[in-house]
Amino acid sequence: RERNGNFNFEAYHTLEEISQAMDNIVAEHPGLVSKVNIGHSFEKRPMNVLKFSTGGDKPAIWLDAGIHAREWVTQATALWTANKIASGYGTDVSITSILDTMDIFLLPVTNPDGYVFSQTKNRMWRKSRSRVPGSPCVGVDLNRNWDAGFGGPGASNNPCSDSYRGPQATCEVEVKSIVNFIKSHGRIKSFITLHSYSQLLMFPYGYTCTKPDNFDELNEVAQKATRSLTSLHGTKYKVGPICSVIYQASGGSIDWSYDYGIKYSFAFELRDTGRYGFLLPANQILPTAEETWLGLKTIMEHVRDH
Ligand code: ING
Ligand code: ZN
Repeated sequence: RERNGNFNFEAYHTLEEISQAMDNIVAEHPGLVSKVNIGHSFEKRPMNVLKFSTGGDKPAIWLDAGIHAREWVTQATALWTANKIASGYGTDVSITSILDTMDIFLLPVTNPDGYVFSQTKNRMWRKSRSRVPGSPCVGVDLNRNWDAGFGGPGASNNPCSDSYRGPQATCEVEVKSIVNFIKSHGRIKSFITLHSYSQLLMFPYGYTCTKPDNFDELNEVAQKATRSLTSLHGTKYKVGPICSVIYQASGGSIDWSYDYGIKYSFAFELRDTGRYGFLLPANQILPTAEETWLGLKTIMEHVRDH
């Protein structure tokens, strides 16, 4: 069993347990890992980021998970990844060289209100838990609320829809908190977000079906990353721009980060391809996290060298 202190990485956990585990990782690696609060959710839960840094102000990689509440394998994978990175510095050659060159910021639960709701009330909840005056429906799709083609195709203006974009771009405090952090940091070189499910590694754009400037480079990196990912357990991934690989979708985070100037912007869709879907059994957390790490590492190495 894969454990850290008393934490079982092979089970799904409550928000409480996840924040406790984050505190434990910080306590076990005080010279390397710290907790950074970047804001609060609509229901005032803290949004805490783990910062991995060997000191100085280095360019950095952003990694988030759980922007959609029900995609539980993503929050679990993020936490396992945090522990992997923390324990790999000084022993794993690749992790060591990445952290000697760059900092990593990891947000395991981007949508804490939604996560708690999906754990306690409605397992299939996707959106935030914000309320708009005059509507009976709750929540905004946090991956349709970014200022990137906001209001365009592939997002809904109906507050009761699961892909409701919200009344304005960046009106959701969870999105705004990340945008403020990325802007104030100023040296984020790569923005990676974890979703599930479908086994895809995607890059911009979603709001338009035109190719990004560095399409060939992004495509090569993504192909290389998924070759590495697949090598572990044979899990097959498809690669390409959001628009061609799944569907046109406006207001997504990696389109915003890309247009903001973060040229290495990627979105993973983790396991599976639909057999269990969002209800991925807990015994697949570990193999999912392990294979995903190989993909993430390939991207991080490329960012380190470019
Ligand atoms: N898929 C993503 C969604 O928000 C996506 C796909 C990723 C769209 C990045 C746009 C940008 O619909 C899931 N499963 O949520
Ligand atoms: Zn998602």
